[in-house]
Amino acid sequence: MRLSNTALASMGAHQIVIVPKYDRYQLSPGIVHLGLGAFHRAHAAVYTDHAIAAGDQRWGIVGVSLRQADTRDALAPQDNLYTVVVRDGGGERLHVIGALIASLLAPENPHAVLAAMADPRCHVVSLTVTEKGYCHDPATRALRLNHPDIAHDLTHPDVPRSAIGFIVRALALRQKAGLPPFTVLSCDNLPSNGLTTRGLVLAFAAAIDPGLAHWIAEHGAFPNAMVDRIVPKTTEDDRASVAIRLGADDAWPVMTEPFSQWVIENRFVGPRPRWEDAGATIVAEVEPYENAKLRMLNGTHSSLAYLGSVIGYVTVDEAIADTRLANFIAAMMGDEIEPTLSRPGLAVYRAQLLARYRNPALKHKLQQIAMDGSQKLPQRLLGTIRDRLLAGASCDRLCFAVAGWFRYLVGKDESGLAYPISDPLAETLHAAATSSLNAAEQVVALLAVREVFGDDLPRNQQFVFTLTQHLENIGKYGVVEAMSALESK
Ligand code: CS2
Repeated sequence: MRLSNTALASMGAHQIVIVPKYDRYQLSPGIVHLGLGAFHRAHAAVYTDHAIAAGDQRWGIVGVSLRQADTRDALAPQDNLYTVVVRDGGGERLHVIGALIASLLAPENPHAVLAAMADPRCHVVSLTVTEKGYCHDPATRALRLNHPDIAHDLTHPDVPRSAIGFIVRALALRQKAGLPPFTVLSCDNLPSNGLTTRGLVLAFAAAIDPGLAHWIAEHGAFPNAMVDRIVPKTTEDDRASVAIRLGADDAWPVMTEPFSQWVIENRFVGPRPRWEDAGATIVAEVEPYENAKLRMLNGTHSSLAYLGSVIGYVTVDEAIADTRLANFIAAMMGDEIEPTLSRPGLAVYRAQLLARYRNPALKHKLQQIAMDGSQKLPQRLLGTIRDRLLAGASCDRLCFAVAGWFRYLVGKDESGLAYPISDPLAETLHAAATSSLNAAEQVVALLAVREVFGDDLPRNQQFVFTLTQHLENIGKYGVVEAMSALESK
């Protein structure tokens, strides 16, 4: 039996599975979500499901995949129902989510997507399109007008491909119809994600219609938000075990941890679900939370991903079980990252993060985190390094992590096992990482990638020197030895 509205009826009796108790046919399409990946389905959609279950039927989600058909193909035949599986060492909990009322594939029918976004009942357009989905330059956060999707959308604004193109076109339709704009809610791991999205939307709009740009600037809302939940990629084993627990086949369940956090800036143009009743925090200023999360969690996640993969580890819990790596990561947070942050309670946050990494049930692959380093490193590690350099403080471990990325880009771990590098700049980065056997030359070649490092870091002698030394030591002694030498300094 396949998961579906009809199948749900028989599952209600199941004590171990939580199922929607509300009438899904009564939901109206209040949210359009761009980027219908596992993260959204295990994060914001769960908070929204809660708001609906509490009685507010305005918040059905129309999910949109901007590129691939796989999610839509999995979910549409099961009435857009799917299971969230919350796992840790103590067991697992299953929750069938009913908030998703449609799943669309944008390239197949961009007009249907635009119609949903321009619908007067839609008040929020949220996004999880990953860092590269913003089509911007990660170092400067400027819109890349020569990005193929942006270039396409600027010349064909009524059949967009990019998230930014869809948002601008839909806002234009609303302006024309005399409707208020929707709130644009970015849920990606970008610094000041709302403000950044606003800048990109305005830059795009200004290029096609300055009047529209003015209207958006005046009436639109782009709250910043910090999002946090670890969501590893679903595997075939996960599907099989969910089918047994659920008593029905779910083509795309999503796996996650018990922890979940969403801090949202209180800046909306119209109504929004009461996400706070499901545990979200609504605040006047998100930045302190956002910086702490990007630098502490994502910064150490990426560090573990590169250093761990080069050593030969496969998952986060495996890597963090190596006490040398765990001590390194803890010291990096305590000594180098936390002094750059203003949020209180950082020591507790640090301990919480290490405990989350140890979750034995997630099997979160280091290679999943390692992807798209060029889009991630600026906000995860390089901003912290800049702050430390400016303060004249040590950033030895942070630089070691960047050296770990450089070593990772060679494409082979220390036992010689090859892996693919998944990154929009993969070719350039791999070529630079393998351009010479000399660490100093490799560093120069990699720092020449200005979209990642900007103009300042390649000119900073302390940074270049430290990075070169670490890369040389990693090459000579291996990650573990080079790291131990650093700790005993
Ligand atoms: C991870 C994040 O894949 C990655 O790059 O660092 O997806 C991380 O799991 C989430 O941001 C946790 O909230």
